[in-house]
Amino acid sequence: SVTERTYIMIKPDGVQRGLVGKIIARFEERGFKLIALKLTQATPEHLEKHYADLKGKPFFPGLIKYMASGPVVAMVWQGLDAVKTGRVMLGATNPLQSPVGSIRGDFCLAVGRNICHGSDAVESAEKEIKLWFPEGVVQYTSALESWVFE
Ligand code: DAT
Ligand code: MG
Repeated sequence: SVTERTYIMIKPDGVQRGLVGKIIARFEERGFKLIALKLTQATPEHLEKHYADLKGKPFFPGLIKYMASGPVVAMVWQGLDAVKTGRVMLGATNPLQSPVGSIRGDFCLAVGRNICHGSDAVESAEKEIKLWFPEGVVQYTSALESWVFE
């Protein structure tokens, strides 16, 4: 639905490589509405909650270390089919399998340095939004809404 929300995060490598503006621009240009945003350096404990489903995978310790190594940009974007569309815009988990034109397909090469995160389902999106924005998101009317949607 039009009010679907997804949690999108620019990982430490995306921030360090100066890709914040480019990644945000893609979501803005597509017509999604920004309803929360912050630059924050997450603790390993916080990241272990975010990636709880992957605990036990061989790459888990390296993933937590990488994600805690610098600030990330945490965002919530709202709009039609935001979760699925957000994942399509990011590309595949492995950048080598990401089509050119997707964020990962255009800006990175290695699965362990894939510059961005996007929720994989509506339920996980709501969980991730609560985890990263316990203070809540911002409510406002977007002037574009009546031009982006019927
Ligand atoms: P996604 O980020 O596309 O949702 P995921 O949830 O399966 O993918 O994994 C989370 C992150 O963990 C992923 O973005 C990069 C890292 N990762 C996944 N599989 C990996 C692997 N085989 N080797 C190294 N890192 C991996
Ligand atoms: Mg995932």
